[in-house]
Amino acid sequence: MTSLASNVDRIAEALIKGQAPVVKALVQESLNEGIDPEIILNEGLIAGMNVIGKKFKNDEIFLPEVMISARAMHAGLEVLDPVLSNAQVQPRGKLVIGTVRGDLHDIGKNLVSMMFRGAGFEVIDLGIDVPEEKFVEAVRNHEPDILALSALLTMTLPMMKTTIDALEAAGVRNVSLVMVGGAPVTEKFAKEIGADGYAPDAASAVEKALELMRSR
Ligand code: B1M
Repeated sequence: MTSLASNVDRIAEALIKGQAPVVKALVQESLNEGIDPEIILNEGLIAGMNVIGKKFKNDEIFLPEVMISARAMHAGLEVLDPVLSNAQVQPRGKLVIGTVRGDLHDIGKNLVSMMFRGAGFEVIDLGIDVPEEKFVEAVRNHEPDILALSALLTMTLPMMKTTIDALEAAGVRNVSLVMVGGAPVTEKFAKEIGADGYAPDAASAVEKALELMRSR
């Protein structure tokens, strides 16, 4: 039990220090030791990134440090990806996902993608800084069950509404269920902009998507 806690703590510490190769090695080591991938993710990688977020907010660290820690997070997630997205079930839906225009944050979006792949969804990831026209085109071409929009900045939240309006204007609003998420997004905001669903994290995004698809 002590070794489990210390291994996961070491992942968080290495992420905070921005040591990508160390994070990568520790995540692999932890998996080899049989530590639950969700514990590695939540108590190691995400816990470390939360510390970075707080330090950044308090001006204790600056953008370059955040970028270096984000790189370490990506290195850890790369190792976790095949485990988290190892689908145990038959394909049960299609997801198009992207971070909205003006927003470059992709760690949360990537996690949401992994969880959907793990739940047996085909996932089309449009990346970051996705303009509304590109979301419209993807809905037209792929007709996904779910269109997921991610935003991490208060400043880019309005792009979610812009995207929903663009879907309306293009006559494809009802092709897919639109879900929104990301740290500044709330259930109330999702309702206000006319989204079909909101989820606070990657795991509940899958649950919410399945619930919405069932009741469609
Ligand atoms: Co940025 N950044 N950042 N940043 N950054 C935040 C978001 C911030 C809260 C930091 C702070 O002040 N404490 C702040 C935003 C404040 C605000 O607007 N409310 C901020 C800022 C200000 C900025 C810049 C403006 C800084 C600057 O330039 N002065 C700049 C903006 C650039 C841009 O986007 N145009 C910027 C840049 C960056 C980096 C590039 C350095 C880097 C991103 C690297 C990358 O993503 N590749 C970065 C990082 C790493 C962060 C923090 C530290 C960590 C974000 C993260 O990855 N969290 C962040 C502080 C924080 O969040 N504590 C911060 C871990 C991730 C697993 O969580 O992304 O929340 P999260 O995803 C969760 C849920 O939100 C949810 O599920 C995920 C998994 O559970 N979810 C969804 C996400 N998308 C979903 C979609 C769904 C459902 C659920 O669809 C259905």
